[in-house]
Amino acid sequence: DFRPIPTPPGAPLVGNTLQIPSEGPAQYFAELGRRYPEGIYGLDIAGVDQVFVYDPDLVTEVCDAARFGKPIDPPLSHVRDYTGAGLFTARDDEEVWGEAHRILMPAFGQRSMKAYFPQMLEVAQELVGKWQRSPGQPVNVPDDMTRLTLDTIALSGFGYRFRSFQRDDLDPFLQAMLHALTVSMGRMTQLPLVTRLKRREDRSYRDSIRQMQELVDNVIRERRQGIGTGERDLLGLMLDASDPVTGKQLDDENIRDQTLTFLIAGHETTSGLLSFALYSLLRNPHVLARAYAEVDRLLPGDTVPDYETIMKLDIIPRVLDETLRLWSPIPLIGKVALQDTVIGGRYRLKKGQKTSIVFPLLHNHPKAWDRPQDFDIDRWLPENKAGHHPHAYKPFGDGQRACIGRQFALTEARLALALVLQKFAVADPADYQMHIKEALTFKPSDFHVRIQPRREHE
Ligand code: MNH
Repeated sequence: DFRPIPTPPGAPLVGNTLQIPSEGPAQYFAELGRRYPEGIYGLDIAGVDQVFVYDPDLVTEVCDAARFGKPIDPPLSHVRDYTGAGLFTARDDEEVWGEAHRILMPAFGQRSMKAYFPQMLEVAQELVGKWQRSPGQPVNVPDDMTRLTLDTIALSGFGYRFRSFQRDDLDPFLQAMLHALTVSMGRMTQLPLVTRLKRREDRSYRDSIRQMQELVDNVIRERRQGIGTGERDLLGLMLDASDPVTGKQLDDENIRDQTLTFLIAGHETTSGLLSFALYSLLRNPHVLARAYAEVDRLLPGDTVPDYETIMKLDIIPRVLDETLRLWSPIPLIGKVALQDTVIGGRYRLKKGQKTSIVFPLLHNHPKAWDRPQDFDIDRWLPENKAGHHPHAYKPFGDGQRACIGRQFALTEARLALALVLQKFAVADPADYQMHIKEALTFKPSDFHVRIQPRREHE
């Protein structure tokens, strides 16, 4: 017997649109879950009926690739204004998605991580250098993690140096990106008529996009002019390699879209992960102590980490796994029903139904997780992992459209965290209260820590 999908009452014409706070839509979606223990609810947003799921068994069905694909709806259809048919915003049926995916896959294997390691280390050491120059001072964690991750993807993927640690403000690229992302998000809950009326907002939106594209054109031009040609990094592959299946190469416009995609997708989430990880360690001193002990054992004194040692870490990667469960930087992903279907044996979904998976709810669901609120890194011991619900943890998305940069992010984050703990005693005298700032991703807003060198320095 079929049941209606529970839905909070809406207003005439606008449905639930006005109930959704524009500065934190995903946090609102997560809060609503408490009202609907069924693990599913619906909302009418700007005239479109949307479904939100978080019961692990319903999510299992929504992750069935035979029944659901990835939709490019708001906000991603707006992000397409600047990332075009790049991997993240390409439609499932766009041929260029498969071509780019096949061309770029080799750049994300374990062997490539080893090749990027010197660049990752160079940027991580710049972070350390900056923090060593401000002992006892508060440092802005999300801002410095953003410098780290942006510089790392640009240097390892494109041979381009932002030199973010040499400036006090954030790079103008980041300001343009943040503005563009904010507008794209805002348009999700705007009726199209309202969007059309906001002419001035649209003009500054287009300016931000132009600014990002100019930077990307610069990155590509530097390479084409022979600075570092022949590299097997992301840009090198895009310029030289052809798709093994179709034999085609990526065209200039797509290379630009992919480059901008990687500059955005390649840093925004990882900086959130590192910020939330440091927050979680400060909140769980016994785990922090285990992480220090691990670093002191594998990287004693001022040992410079190498790739092999970073791969031997055990506590730090489990800190990252658990951080991604409790503080997933991407709060939800969208799916779309490919045909009329029924989930949970009782909820009818029409072909084309947009269905989002809400990570903060899924990752805390009592059906899948014991003491879901506890930061417990031992959940990620191999023997415990084996018993997890297979679809209750999706920080990197799902299926063929899952994150291509997962190993990159985890390698970079392991290294950065290990180096920070090797060098610094970290404290939070202001007793930071978590406040999430939402763009396309979640980050702790205004999170400062106090750092002291653990040893006297060279
Ligand atoms: Mn990443 C897709 C999470 C780091 C490049 N990424 C996704 C998706 C999630 C995700 C979730 C699926 C989105 C969707 O279904 O709409 N990504 C993360 C997280 C981190 C991360 C939590 C860090 C932590 N991502 C990175 C890094 C890169 C990257 C680093 C690049 C170097 N991600 C991508 C790309 C896609 C993606 C590209 C789109 C893949 C595709 O659809 O083919």
